[in-house]
Formats: sequence, structure tokens, C-alpha cells
Amino acid sequence: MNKDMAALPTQPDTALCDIRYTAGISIIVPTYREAENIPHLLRRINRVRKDTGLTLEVLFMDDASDDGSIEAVATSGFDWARIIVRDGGRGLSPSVIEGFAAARYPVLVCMDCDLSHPPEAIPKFVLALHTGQQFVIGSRYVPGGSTDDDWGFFRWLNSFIATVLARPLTTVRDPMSGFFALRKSDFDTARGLNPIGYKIALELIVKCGFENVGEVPIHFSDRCFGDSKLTLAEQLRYIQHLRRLYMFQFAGMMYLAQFLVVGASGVVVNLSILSLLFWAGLPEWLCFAGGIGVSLMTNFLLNRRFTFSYARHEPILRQFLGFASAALLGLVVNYAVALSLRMSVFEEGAFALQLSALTGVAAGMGFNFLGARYLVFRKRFIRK
Ligand SMILES: Nc1nc2c(ncn2[C@@H]2O[C@H](COP(=O)(O)OP(=O)(O)O)[C@@H](O)[C@H]2O)c(=O)[nH]1
Ligand SMILES: [Mg+2]
Repeated sequence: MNKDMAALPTQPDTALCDIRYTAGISIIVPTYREAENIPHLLRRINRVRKDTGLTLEVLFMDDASDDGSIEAVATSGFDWARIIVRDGGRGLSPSVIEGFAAARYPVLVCMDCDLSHPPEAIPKFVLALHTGQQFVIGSRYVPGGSTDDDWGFFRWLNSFIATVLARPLTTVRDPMSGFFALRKSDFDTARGLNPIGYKIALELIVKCGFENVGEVPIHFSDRCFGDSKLTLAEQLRYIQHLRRLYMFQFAGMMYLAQFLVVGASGVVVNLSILSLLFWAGLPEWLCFAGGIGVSLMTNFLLNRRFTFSYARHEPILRQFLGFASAALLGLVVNYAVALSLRMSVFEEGAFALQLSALTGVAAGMGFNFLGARYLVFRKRFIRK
């Protein structure tokens, strides 16, 4: 989890002198139909370049905009700016990821082209990386950060809800920001990035497990030219993205939670079958056995289908025998723990018997879960 998310103090300009000797910055700008904005952005970046002496390149990752973007970069006269036209279909996150991979300098910055993000903040990002942060975000929601005044209530609410939903994943105040920086070496070691959706910073923070994430306050301006490409479909995709990140971050807990729900359903099945058989006039020993047998099967099938769905294409008989053996051993563990507790810790007192039994049940269930998770439904069964 990220430990240090406090806003970075605004650094005095003199501190920026040191960073001009940094090995270089690659600024990645995903673009789709931003021809009007490109010259303005490049002019502002050029001013930063001159003021700080930073070595940098700008890489526009364009999705075949066909609106004069290529010409806008070519005629800018800046040999440190280039445009890569992608042809694999549209997508903001994949553009950024490809841009990071193609970057030539060790510090990566990602920003929008629509002049929402002030390039003047980039030196502070670099400084923050130099002074120990692993990931730096241009933030609207830390002291000193702001948005243009004409943000309506619904736009604010939309952003607020999206941020709150990401809260269990990170304590960063503005994880929705598309303005951020990191080291290329950290990006190169990132595995399993999912290039879906708009929220690439959140994806990187969660998947790379950064310990130190800093937030630099920025003023977020409204776009001057062109239209936003953030559609409703893109926002719905965010929910999907969140679910994946939750699964990634809390996988162990999600498995246990689902296993417990299935276990509870097994209790209901057991009692129902038992009552049904008893009502049909069968002897009690058979009623108990029927209840246990059927609930064992429904538990197995539900766990196979939902809790450990990654292993549901593997041979069912082998899995069932493993599951039943783990359950049987779980009963033995349950019994042994309950009995030994009764003879040592809970020798006397009110509910001592019940407490021993409950602890036995918990130990048995824990054993069952671990057996199912790591032996019966092993991860190596995943099919690519
Ligand atoms: N390459 C690429 N860039 C995109 C795509 N969609 C949006 N962008 C760029 O991503 C940045 C942010 O998009 P924008 O429409 O401003 O989103 P908003 O700021 O959330 O309204 C801009 O520079 C866009 O040009 C896309 O499908 N492909
Ligand atoms: Mg924008």
C-alpha cells in the first residue's frame, strides 16, 4: 500500500537547478484529434525546456486522428517532438503504454494534450522522483490544487464518486489524474498491465505496488479546443476496471469471502435434505449422511464454478475427490482442535464446550479453505 501520499511542499525554484542534469525526460501525450492544441502545448513545453535546461522529448501517441495532427508536429520546428501514429484501433491506455515502451529517456511523464495539465509543473515532478518518490501525480485535490471555476455540480460529483470508489485501492487523493510521472525502470518491471480504460495512473499505482506516491498540486484548466473523448461507455468501463483491480489487490480475501458464502449455503442445503429425507421416512443415520453428501456436492460445484472459477476446466472427478478428502481431513482437524481445547484452554466456565466446538469449526474451515485454494483448485491450472 502507498504510505506517503502527502502533498509535496512546493519547492523553491533554486532546487530545480539540480535537475537540469537529469538524464532526460520523455513526455508521452496520447492524442486523438488534437491538432489545434498541439502547437500551444509544444510552445509551453519549449518554454519549460528553456527555463530549466531540461533534456526532453515529446512523444505524441496518436490514433490516426487524420485532422492535421501529423503536420502540426512536423511544422512545429521542434526536433525533440515526434508523433507515432498507431494503427491498432483506438485506446487511451494502450497508447500511453506503447509510448512508455518507445520512450528514450529514463523519466516518463504522461499528460493530456488539451492544455488541462500545466507543463510548468513537470520540473516539480522530476524533482519529486529525484527525492525518493516512485510515482508522482499532478493533483487537483491536495492543498494548492484546483480546477477551473465552471466545473458544474454533476461533473464534480462524477469525479468525486469515481475517486471514492478507488479509495480502497489507494489513498492518493487524485488517482483519476492523467498527469503523472515515474521512472522508466519501474515501468519496465511492471507485469500484467491491463490496457483497458482511461485510468492508467490507477492501474500503474495498483499493479506496480508503489510505496511512495507523491502528489504535486496543479491547476486543472478546462480544455480550450476540440471535444472531450470521455464517453459514457468509457465511464462504465471504469467500473469493470475497478472490479479487476479489486480482484488483483484483494484476491486472497475475495476467495475466502466467496468460500464462506458457499459454506453457508451448504448449511442450508444440508438441513433441507436432512429434513426432506426424514419426512420421507428414512432412518436418521441415512438422513444425516444424505444431508452431508448432497451439501458436499453443492459446495464443490459452487466453489468450482464461482470461487475458484479459474480452475473450472480441469478434470472434475479428480477435483471432487481432492475436495472431499480435504473436507474429511477438515472434520478430523475440527474434532481434534475442539477436543484438545476442551482439555486445555476451555476446561471450565460458561459455554466452554461451545467455545471449544466453535474454534474447532473455524480451524476445520480454515483447513478446508487452504486445501481447496492451494491443492484442489491450484492456480497453475489456469488456461491461457
Ligand atoms: N491515442 C489516444 N488518445 C486519446 C484517446 N481518447 C482520448 N485521448 C487523449 O487523451 C487525452 C485525454 O482525453 P480527453 O478527451 O481530454 O478526456 P477528459 O480530459 O477526461 O475529458 C487527450 O489528449 C486526448 O486526445 C484515444 O482513444 N486514443
Ligand atoms: Mg481533457
